[in-house]
Amino acid sequence: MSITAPSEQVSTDTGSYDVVVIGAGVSGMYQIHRLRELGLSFRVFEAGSDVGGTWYWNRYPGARFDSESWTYGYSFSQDLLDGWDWTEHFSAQPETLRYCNYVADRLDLRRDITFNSRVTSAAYDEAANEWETVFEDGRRTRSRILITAIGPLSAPTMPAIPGVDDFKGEAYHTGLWPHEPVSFEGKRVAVIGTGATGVQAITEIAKTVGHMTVFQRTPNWCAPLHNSKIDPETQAKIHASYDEIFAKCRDSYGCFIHDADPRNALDVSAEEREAFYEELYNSPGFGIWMGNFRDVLIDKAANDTLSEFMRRKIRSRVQDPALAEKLIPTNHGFGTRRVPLESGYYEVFNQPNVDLVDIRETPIERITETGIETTDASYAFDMIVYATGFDAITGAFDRIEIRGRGGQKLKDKWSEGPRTYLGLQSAGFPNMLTLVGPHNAATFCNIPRCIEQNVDWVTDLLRHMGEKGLTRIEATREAEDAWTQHVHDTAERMLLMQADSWMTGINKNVPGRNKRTFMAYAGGAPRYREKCEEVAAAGYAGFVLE
Ligand code: NA7
Repeated sequence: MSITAPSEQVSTDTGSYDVVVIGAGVSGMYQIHRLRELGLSFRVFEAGSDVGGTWYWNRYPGARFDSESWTYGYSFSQDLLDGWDWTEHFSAQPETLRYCNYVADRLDLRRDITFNSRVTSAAYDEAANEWETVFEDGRRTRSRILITAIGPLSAPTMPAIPGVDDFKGEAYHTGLWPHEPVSFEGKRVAVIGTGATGVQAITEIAKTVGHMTVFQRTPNWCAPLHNSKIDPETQAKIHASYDEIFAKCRDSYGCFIHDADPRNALDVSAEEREAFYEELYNSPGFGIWMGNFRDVLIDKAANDTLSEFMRRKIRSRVQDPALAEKLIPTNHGFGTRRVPLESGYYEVFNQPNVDLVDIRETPIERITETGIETTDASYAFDMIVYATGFDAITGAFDRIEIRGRGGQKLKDKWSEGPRTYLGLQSAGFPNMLTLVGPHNAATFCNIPRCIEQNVDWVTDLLRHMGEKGLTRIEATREAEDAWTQHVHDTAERMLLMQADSWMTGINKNVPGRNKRTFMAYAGGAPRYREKCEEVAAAGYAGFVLE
């Protein structure tokens, strides 16, 4: 399979390649490394001015891992592992971006990337069996294979509130945070949104802000992160045990070092349960979500015991009892939405210069030139921070006009929810492979662990195609139907399917995102990996290869 000159020969203008990759975040970067082995011509196009994806864009104050840093880095290269020391157990964004740059430098990745290239459309040319990809500035490029590495949470959404463009003060979306420092000192700052991002940003902004008003629509169940510096002795231990760390991640449901406890919550005594919850609450990271009793995310009665424990914790940390009640979720149980990990979030509301506006009680009516008006009051601000999240998982695809066979638009095909085979391809879109796509285990994972699996699988597929002289791969409708059904069946048993969240496809800021569907894959990473391996071993069963 070779349709072109080597990638170095074409830099930024129109060119043709065997493979085009969209995105130079954590998945695109690793894909470069693996593509180099295949001897194919390829080019990576990235909207940003440098590598890092999520860590390039999300520079908001307080942005930080919820994964243990030492489980997050790439595992494929001993050299990369040896040459990097994480300074904290849960690294902050600047360090993570430095890590991405370290990898890009060490592997000399940038020579295969064209930056400042936002893709606006990609169309499959059936006669030529090629994809034509078009950029914002009119450049276009052709390739036999198109790999999307565009990230699951990369299309930020502003709130659908009248007047959102009218505000004359400083306004920032957390996912498009400026590269220059932003000061909160002496300023009246509004924050809209209390998801994982809002919780981190609010906690950090509170340290220096003049006055902050938090506009909360739905409170989330937040648990302590318990971050700390890595001391030299621990650093040495981490370096000596990467094999075990990654093996443990590999075997666990979400590729974390935390995996479900084999006991059911209601099979143990109330005292034992309480002691276990207390232990998890006082331990770092996602243990309380991913390492809890095996049934707390499945069985409502089990989940109730944990929610009750968390309720008591919130009440014990927030001094004003009425305010504590506002911060307690009432419409979903613990862990049924993405759990924000926090470092003093609840205590922020004990500060005299912080207010909470519960917008379920007093909805925002409009944003004005000077601030925010609710049904109850008019607030003046110097700055509004939008921590209002993303058009998750399919949003980044929808921003690109993707047309497959017969001119079918991917956006139309997925209008009732995504339909995929293995979260890696959609029928009718031959030769387009979607790293961390919808229905892919990587969307519900300690993501680099699953990214490595995705990229390895795609690389093996391309090698197989090259060896066999195959130039076209397309998932069958039957395989897609069966996988999509399996995705929904595995999600159905989870309580999270009942909650409104980006995982269940609900986003009130985006027209049409009101149909409950499962966007991720809840069968667990080991099961997903097994299925991908089976498919490959059976000669890519469920795909038509020509
Ligand atoms: P999320 O988790 O989608 O949170 C967005 C927050 O913004 C959430 O509290 C929303 O309330 C709130 N929101 C969104 N639109 C509005 C409007 N129109 N008015 C008021 N409040 C609004 O995004 P994050 O960035 O926090 O996290 C995304 C993922 O990134 C996270 O899971 C991590 O994996 C990394 P709602 O809950 O919808 O009522």
